[in-house]
Amino acid sequence: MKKNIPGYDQLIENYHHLINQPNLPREENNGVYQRYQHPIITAQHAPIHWKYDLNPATNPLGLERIGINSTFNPGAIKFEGKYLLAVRVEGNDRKSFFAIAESPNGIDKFEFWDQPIQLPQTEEPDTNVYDMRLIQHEDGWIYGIFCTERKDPNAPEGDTSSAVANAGIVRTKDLKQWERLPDLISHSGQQRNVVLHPEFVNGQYAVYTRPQDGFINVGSGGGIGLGFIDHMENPEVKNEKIINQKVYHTIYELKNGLGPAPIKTNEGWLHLAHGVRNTAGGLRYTLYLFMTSLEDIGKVIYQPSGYFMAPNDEETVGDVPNVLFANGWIEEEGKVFIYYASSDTRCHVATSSVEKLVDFVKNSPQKDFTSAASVNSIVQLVHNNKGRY
Ligand code: M1P
Repeated sequence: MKKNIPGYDQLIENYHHLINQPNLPREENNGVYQRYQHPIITAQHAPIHWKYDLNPATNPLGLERIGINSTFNPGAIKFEGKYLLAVRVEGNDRKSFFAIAESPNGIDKFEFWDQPIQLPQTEEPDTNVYDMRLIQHEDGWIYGIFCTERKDPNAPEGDTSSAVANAGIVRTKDLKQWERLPDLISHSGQQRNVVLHPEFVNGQYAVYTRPQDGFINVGSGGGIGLGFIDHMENPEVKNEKIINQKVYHTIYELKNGLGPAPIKTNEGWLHLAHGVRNTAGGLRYTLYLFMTSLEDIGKVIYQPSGYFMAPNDEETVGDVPNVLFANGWIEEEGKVFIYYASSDTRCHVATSSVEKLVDFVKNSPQKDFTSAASVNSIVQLVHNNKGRY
């Protein structure tokens, strides 16, 4: 009989208990979306064989060799009947990488594939990679657009934290074999939160960008940009312009970045994004929705002033507190699975429908940036509700 390392049976039992735990809807519900009781993927979901040397001859004490710190910010796609997430997995060594987790129903039973993705490198290796958006493009490829980070070559001596962020690009047909393309070529500082539009626009690829002056410093840039690329093999962004700006004293005052690729609806392209504001307690990331025109994808036609989702009590806690971040959602016959992460630590799902989300973006008070306008919206609603309460 094969000999196991000490503690192996308990490890396996705990793992299977976690993977098979049902995930039921929470009681609270605002009508717009439904949260669920448990996070869908946590660091504990990492397979045991990623962490332990299972050979008792070389690991007689049964010690964990490789620690997994967190699992967050997943890209998402429905592929061959399965709900697949390209999860940002971060090890105890602070390095992030991508691994595919699969579920039969999109809500629970998420399990990682046998091993993480071995991302092909360019001539200039990535120091760190994160936040992959998975996009099924009409050209037939599935693209993975992610952030690649490297040390800033212009950082003064002794500065060991300045970095340069850009968009790395891979593509695949099966999420197993990945082809690396050149990194994005853009002419406006650093890029994070780059997303490929799923359809051609006048024969070109369209990309949403988030230019910044520096790695942390947003500077005068920031906001969601739109630009165009002729060939993905030479991904140079042309005609980049900001289509959705940061605005003083709003939920996207400090940073404004797109989440996943937009969902096409009869009324327009539905977008999920994150807005960041500063507070005495640090940055606060919330998710918000907006819609762009089907005829002109650079034209915002609806944008509620309020957030769509903000961190709840448990979600505010983690490695980077008070953060909700989403870069993946799946639309299926009108149902929408929203995959989001809390506080850079764990992944969750919320469900809604295209019908509800379109209603939300169209009929919530639209952006208007004063307290008086916010009060007017309430007073108008009270007036309309007279005789109903
Ligand atoms: O820590 C919060 C988020 O910070 C960055 O996102 P952004 O550039 O939009 O501020 C990313 O590191 C992201 O992964 C992280 O969740």
